[in-house]
Parts: sequence; structure tokens; C-alpha cells
Amino acid sequence: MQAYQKEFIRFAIERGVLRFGEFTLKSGRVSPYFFNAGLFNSGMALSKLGQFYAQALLESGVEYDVLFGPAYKGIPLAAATAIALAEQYQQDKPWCFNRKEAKAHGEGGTLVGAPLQGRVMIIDDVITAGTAIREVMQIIDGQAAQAAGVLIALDRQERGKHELSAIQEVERDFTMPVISIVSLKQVLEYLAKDAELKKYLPAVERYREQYGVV
Ligand code: OMP
Repeated sequence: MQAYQKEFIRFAIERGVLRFGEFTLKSGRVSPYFFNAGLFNSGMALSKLGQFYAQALLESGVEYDVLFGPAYKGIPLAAATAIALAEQYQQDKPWCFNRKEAKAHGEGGTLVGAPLQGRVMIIDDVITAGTAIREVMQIIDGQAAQAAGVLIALDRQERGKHELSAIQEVERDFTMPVISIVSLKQVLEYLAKDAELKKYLPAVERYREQYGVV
């Protein structure tokens, strides 16, 4: 685990973004942990979050032309990443987002910001079963664009429909990489080393045995 990944996990726990308990997921699975990116809810938190996304993106070396934040949660994430790339790395990248409802007046349409064209880096929060990201792919397919990859905060490393992880299925089905700031493996590593948080480890490990990838 790299230093920035450890720092990110600490930051997510401190902000209450990464929590332990009992949570029902979109997929219906009952998870002993949950990552709520909506709780990076202050200027400083969002600014730091953008820096973590930018760092993971640059570390990946994946090339792209435009950043895309899918509505709703991807929008501030893409904006924060674009700002961090500009301010920390002097990379002025175009970015855009979609609306859920098409607008008939003014500029019209569902896309806002830079044109969605070329190689698109999709920015989102979490992939569990991969449902949300498949919807995003339909938007990109409808444009003169190809997906360059997906950048997320947490890879929960859960099985999709079969034996592969949902992320591996997304990578295979759309031939693109999924980049994450951290994955469940690193969260487990972090828990194992923390005297106070260690108590959550058995439940998370049991969950991984049930739904995780082998
Ligand atoms: P999938 O569509 O199953 O991949 O689930 C991804 C979505 O689930 C995310 O965009 C979130 O809305 C939500 N989610 C979280 O935000 N954090 C989690 O830890 C788990 C989920 C989830 O419901 O699976």
C-alpha cells in the first residue's frame, strides 16, 4: 500500500465516509462496511479528495482526453479532480457532466461542459455490482467518444454476476481499465494494523469470503 492510499483510508474514516456496521447495498447484499462519498462535504474535504483522485489517475498512467462526471455523484468528483490536476500538476484538462433530465431550452440537451469526445475518463465513487457504470457506458456509446477508463475511490472487489469481480467484468466487457484510489484489500490491511479498528476485521473478512473475488 502506498503512503497516499493509507492517508486516503485514514481521511475517509475520519470524515465518517468509510463506516463499519450493517448496511444494505444497492445490490441487496448486507455489508459490514459502507463508503459514503457524499460525506466529503466541506470545501477542504472535497479539495483533498480531488487530490487523491488526481494522484491515482496520474499513477495509473492511463491516457485520456476528457474527464466525465456522471450525474449526480460523479459531478463534484470530476470537478474536484479537474481542479486538482490544474492546481497541483499544471494539467488543464477538459471536463463535462450529464444531467439526468434533458433540457429543452437554453443550451438544451443532457451534456454540460466540454464536448464529450475522444477518450473519456469516467469519474465515480464506488463500483459494487457494476450496475451504475453500465448505465454510464450507454451515454458514452451514444456520443463520438470511447471510454478510456473509470476512476473510482473504492473498489469493493465483489463478485459481479459470476466468478469475476464486477470490476473485472466491466474491464472485460468494455475493454478499459478501472482505476481505484484504494481497494478492499488495502482497507483490510489498514484495519489489521489499527488497534482500535481491528475489531471490524472478522466481519469484513466474512463478507469477503461470501461475496468477494477469490
Ligand atoms: P453498483 O451499481 O452495484 O456498482 O453500486 C455502485 C453504487 O452503490 C455507488 O454508486 C453508490 O451509490 C452505492 N454504494 C456506495 O456508495 N458505497 C458503498 O460502499 C456501496 C454502495 C452500494 O450500494 O453497493
